[in-house]
Parts: sequence; structure tokens; C-alpha cells
Amino acid sequence: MTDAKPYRCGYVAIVGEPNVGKSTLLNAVLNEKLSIVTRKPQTTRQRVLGIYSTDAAQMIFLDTPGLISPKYRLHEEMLRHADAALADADVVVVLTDALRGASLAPEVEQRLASIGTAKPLLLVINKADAVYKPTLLPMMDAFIKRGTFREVIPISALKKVNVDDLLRSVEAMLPEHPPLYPTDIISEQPERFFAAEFIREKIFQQFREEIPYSTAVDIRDYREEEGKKILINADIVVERESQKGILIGSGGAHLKRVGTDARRDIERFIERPVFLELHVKVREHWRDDDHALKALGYRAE
Ligand SMILES: Nc1nc2c(ncn2[C@@H]2O[C@H](COP(=O)(O)OP(=O)(O)OP(=O)(O)O)[C@@H](O)[C@H]2O)c(=O)[nH]1
Ligand SMILES: [Mg+2]
Repeated sequence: MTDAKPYRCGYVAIVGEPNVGKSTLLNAVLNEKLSIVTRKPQTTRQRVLGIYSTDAAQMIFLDTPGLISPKYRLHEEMLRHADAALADADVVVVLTDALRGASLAPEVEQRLASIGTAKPLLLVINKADAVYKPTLLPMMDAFIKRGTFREVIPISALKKVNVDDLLRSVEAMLPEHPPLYPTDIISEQPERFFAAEFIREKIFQQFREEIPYSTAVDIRDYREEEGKKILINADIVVERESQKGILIGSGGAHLKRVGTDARRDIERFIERPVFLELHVKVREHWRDDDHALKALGYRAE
């Protein structure tokens, strides 16, 4: 008889600047598109939980909004989501972009200072595929020299390179604990959350400048129709009349494209046919309006 290894389980926060690939990493770990990814910064606005279970461990990953200096109340809530994830974390993955070199943004440094030595910190250099390889070693050295990180690991979340190494390191840092979630689920957020996120992702991908940032998605109705289709009725909330016009497009062409692309993603995710109905509503200054932020689900506990 062999000694069974103790089971390990805990929360793993993925934090860092906007656009470094936090959501891409979560999806790479889970092999599923759980958190939306776009080329624009400040895509993620809430904590997204993804559960990765093996025979030996359960790692509960928390994808978080990028750390920024807040300009709107919305940003303050986004930061509260990130800080709540840090508070819950047993292990903290600080993700950085190899293209940035060996420095970290002041907003990230500030969090590291407040965590101090209270939690194991892993520094993960993402987008290693995008830099000239010989630049990685000195970058890693500079981070190691700081003495604050248990490990420094270069990865490519996009190409799934070294993600397994990262998982091994994370596992070793988790406390001994039985699984906190059933081992056959990967998320606990409701399907309507993912539906709203997929719609928002299309808006981030298809519109420029202020539009994505001025937009929120509110699922008004989510129900099973007779004959098995899921009926989803969503409001796309913008801040100004002019933005509404752009989102709808001439003859409704823009909105139709958002709807078609989002529906495809939602159907793939929930593995059911969907009827998606979209409306555009104007809610002035919703990003600074506490009631609106609460109604749209952005208020962190
Ligand atoms: N070359 C390269 N690009 C990557 C990699 N990981 C992510 N990206 C790209 O970086 C961009 C941002 O990725 P996200 O995963 O949305 O980044 P994020 O950190 O979650 O961003 P926020 O949610 O805005 O904070 C996308 O265009 C990704 O495809 C990587 O390993 N290599
Ligand atoms: Mg993200």
C-alpha cells in the first residue's frame, strides 16, 4: 500500500494590470472560454471563478479586473472585486506582460506592498511567445532578486506553454484541504452571467473608442421556451443617445451582428439553442450611478 498524497484545495487569485492576459490564463487552465477576452484593456469587470480539479487538488481560480487608478465609480467596484479576490486567496498569481519588461505598474506594486509576506506570491510573465527569448532570463532574474516571489515562471497563456508548470507550482503552495466544490463543475456563476458577458465581449470586439466602456448588459429575462429553446432578453445599456444610434447601426445592422455572434457563443457554452433578443437603452452616467451599478450587478460585496 502506498501513502496517499494529501488532497490540496484553495483559492488562487490572478491579478495584474489590465490586458496582461489574466482571463486568457483562466480559460487556458480550464480549457473552456469562461472569461471574456478582448484586445482592449479593462475588459473584465467582475471576479470570475473557475474551478480546476484533479485527483490530487482543487484550485479555485479567481480572474479579476485589471488594477488601475479609478476614474468612475464602476472602476472602484472593479477594484473592490480584485481586492476581495486577493483577500480570499490562498495563493496569488501576479500576472505581467513580458513586453513590459521587469517592472510592475504602481497599482500592482501597491497591492503587493499591502499583501507583504502574508500569502505565497507567484510572479508569472505572460506573453513569453511575443518577446525575443534571450530577454526572458534577465527579466526573470530581476523579479527573483526582489525576494518577494516564491517562484517566477514565464508562460504563454495564449499558446498554452508552461501552463502545466504553473499549475504544479500552484498546487504545491495550496493548503491541505478537501475540495470545497464538487469536482465535476468548473464554475458556479449562473448561466445568465455568462450570457451577459458574451454579449459584452462582442461589443468590445466590434466597437471602438468610448462605446465598449460606456456599455453594460442587463439580462431582463432568461427562460426556457416550449420546445427547448432558451429565451434570453437583454438590454444593452449605453450612456448617450448618440451611442445608441451607433450600436444599432443603419437598419439595425450593427446590433444584429452583435446578436448573431453572441448567440453563437452562448449556444456553444450552454449547449442549447438560444433565442436572443437585444434592446439598447440609454442610462446617463450609469458608470457613476450607485443604483445602476447595483442593478447591473457590478457592486462588489
Ligand atoms: N501574444 C500573446 N497574447 C496574449 C497572451 N495572453 C493573452 N494575450 C492577448 O492579450 C489580450 C488581453 O487578454 P485578456 O485575457 O483579455 O487580458 P486581461 O488581463 O484579462 O485583461 P483585462 O480583463 O482587461 O484586465 C488579448 O488580445 C489576448 O489574446 C499570450 O500568452 N501571448
Ligand atoms: Mg480579463
